[in-house]
Formats: sequence, C-alpha cells, structure tokens
Amino acid sequence: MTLVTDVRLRRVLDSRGNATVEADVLTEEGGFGRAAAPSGASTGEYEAIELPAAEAIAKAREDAIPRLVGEVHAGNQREVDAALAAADGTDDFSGIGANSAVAISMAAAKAGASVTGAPLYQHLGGTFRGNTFPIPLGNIVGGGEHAADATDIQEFLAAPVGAPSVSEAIFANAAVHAKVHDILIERDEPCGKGDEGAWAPSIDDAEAFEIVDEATKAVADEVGFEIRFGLDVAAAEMYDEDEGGYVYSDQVRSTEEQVEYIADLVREYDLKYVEDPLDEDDYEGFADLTEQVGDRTLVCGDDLFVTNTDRLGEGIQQGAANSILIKPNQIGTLSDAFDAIELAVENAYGHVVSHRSGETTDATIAHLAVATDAPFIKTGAVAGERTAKLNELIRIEDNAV
Ligand code: 2PG
Ligand code: MG
Repeated sequence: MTLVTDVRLRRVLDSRGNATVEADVLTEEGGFGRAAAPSGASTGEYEAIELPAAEAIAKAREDAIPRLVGEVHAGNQREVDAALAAADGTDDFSGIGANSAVAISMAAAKAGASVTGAPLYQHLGGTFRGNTFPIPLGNIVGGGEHAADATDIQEFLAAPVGAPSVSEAIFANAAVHAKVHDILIERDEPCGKGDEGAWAPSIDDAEAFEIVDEATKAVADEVGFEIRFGLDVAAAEMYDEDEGGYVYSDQVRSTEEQVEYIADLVREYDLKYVEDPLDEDDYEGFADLTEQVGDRTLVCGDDLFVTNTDRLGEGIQQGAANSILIKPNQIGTLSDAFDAIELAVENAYGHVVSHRSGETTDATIAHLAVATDAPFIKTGAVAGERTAKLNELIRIEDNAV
C-alpha cells in the first residue's frame, strides 16, 4: 500500500543561504512526503558525513533511488532506512551523504503517514503518543560558531520548566528573547542575531549570565511559572590541546578548571541544562561533572554522542552525561535516531530532540519529539525556520495536524 513509486531530490536554500537537500517521496495510493536536511556549524568530529548538496543528490540518484523505487514501502521505516544504509555502503553515510539519507528517510516517514492519514508523530510513535509535550529550550543569547564577536559560550537557552502547556512555554521563550533585547538596549549594547535567531551582543559570558538570569526571572514573574535557563557550551570548539585546554577570550581553562567552572555555574545560576560542557573525546571529564552536578541538572552530550548508539553505550558505561541530544542528520536516518533514543530511555538518560544551526522550515523534529515522549526539544525561540517547528508543536497540542 505504501510502495515507493518515485523519489525526487533537489537543492533548496537553508537559513544560512546554503544549498541543502530536499527530498520528495511518492507512493502507491497517492502517498506523498517532503523533507529537507538541516546542517550544523559546530559539527561534531564523529558525525555522519554531509556531502555538498549537489554531490549528495547525484550519489543518491545513482545508488539509493534504484533501491527504493518499487522496492520498499514508505510505511516501513526500517525497510527504507536499511535500503539507504545498503545503498551507501559505509558506516558514516559518506557514500550518498547523510544529508541525502536524512532527507529521504524523513520524507518517507511523512509519505507513510500520509497514506494512513495519521499525524506524523502518531505514525512514528503510536496511538498513545501526543499526550505529553517536550519543554522547548529557546536559544536567547549566543556566540561561538554561530556568531562572530559575541559570547564564548555558544548558546544561553531559556527553559520554561513550569509552563502548563507547550504553547505557553513557547511564548515564554519568545518573551525572554524580547526581554533580553530590552536589557541590552538599556545597557547600550545594540546587537544583531546569530544563526539561530539568538541575540549576539559583544559582551562577555559573565554579563550574558547576568542578563539572561534577570530576563528569565522577570518573565517568570510576569507569566507566573518557573523559567530556568541552561547552556550549550559547545566546548569541543574551544578545546585546544596545544593551548592547554579550553580557550576563552580572557583565559585558558584546564580540564579540571573547566569542570569546576561549569559546576560552579550550575550551582550559582541553578542551571537546568548543560550541553557539551567538555570536549567531544572527554568521557572522563563528562563523568566527573555528572558525578558532581548530575543530580540537579541535565548534562547533555551532543558532539560527545552524535546520536550514535556506540558512543552513547560508552558514555553509559562510564557515567558520562545523563542525557543525549538527538539530531537525525548526525546519524543519517530516523531508524538510527530511534535506536539512540531507545538506548537512552532504557538507561534513564533523557533525550533532547534538536534542530541544527542551518535549518529549513521542515518541522519533522517537532513530531519526532512528541512521538518519543522527549522531555525537551531544542529548536530556537524566534526566526521563521525555528518558529516552523514551534508552531507545529502548538498545532499538535491543538490536535490540528
Ligand atoms: C548544537 C547545534 C544546534 P550546530 O551545537 O547543538 O544548536 O549547533 O547545528 O551548529 O551543530
Ligand atoms: Mg550542541
């Protein structure tokens, strides 16, 4: 009933103005799904390989499409994703490109859902899904690889943990974003935005902590529920062995100093969330930090785990982190992302479904988060390609998809 009858690939623009891969999957019974690959800037060393869009498309046309059309059913995600892996023939999707793979994988899921008429989250997660919603982590202020001349820490993320509904949480994050701008103007710090729509002022991290703390508290008072905040340190981007550790604008911190610095920040600001506080190879440092503050905050592995079950398995063994970021394009297919989520859940690791800094209006991750009962989703606070996912969550909550 969902036999794939055609797969079409094209180059489309992403939010940074780069070319990315968009896939259409067509099936018997008029099934149709369309999805586009996102793209990272602070990419982990162990991620699946993104090829230039034109090359990824050419390779997928040659090697993958013949294994899909007339061969697999879009409604059978494992079958689709196994065909993609077989067509690729490598262990990092460098054959057809993880960007072609993930676009086709997600488009097939949508095509499968369209034939049954079920919302995508239900097609992916089953009929009992759609009753709990992730807390959106909203990128408010940032720098790192996402904006020049801004904070060292890549992302300061609002976490509206007390929100009674996902829509109230989403509007709270937008209010924090606006409040931070008011405070920056008061302080005479006009600024532009980074790749994900977060403010990118030329201030140091210490001032950013002050401002985000003030803004989250002010908005929490206004809306009447608890709003905390967290970080994506993206520390792999700062780590330089030759320099002796983590290179900040004003100093270099050794691994021990970095662990202590982050643990102090968690305590001082009651941080809800700390992503990639240490280098992507430093399981031990992650374990050390988790031991210190893992009972009071989420220590999340992004570049550390890259949505990969082998790397997550290692982390579980060592007690490194207590949660995992899930980015389907880091691993290539929805099936692989589901495997990582299942392993996380079995081991009481939280999972945080995430966008990339380069995005399109594709909203698949909103459905993936609901389908897997993700406790958190990280998908920005403002900007069209971010609001596409946030508004989709609002629609899912309103039973309008
Ligand atoms: C991250 C992401 C998304 P990028 O580091 O978590 O915020 O950034 O897509 O550039 O890797
Ligand atoms: Mg990250």
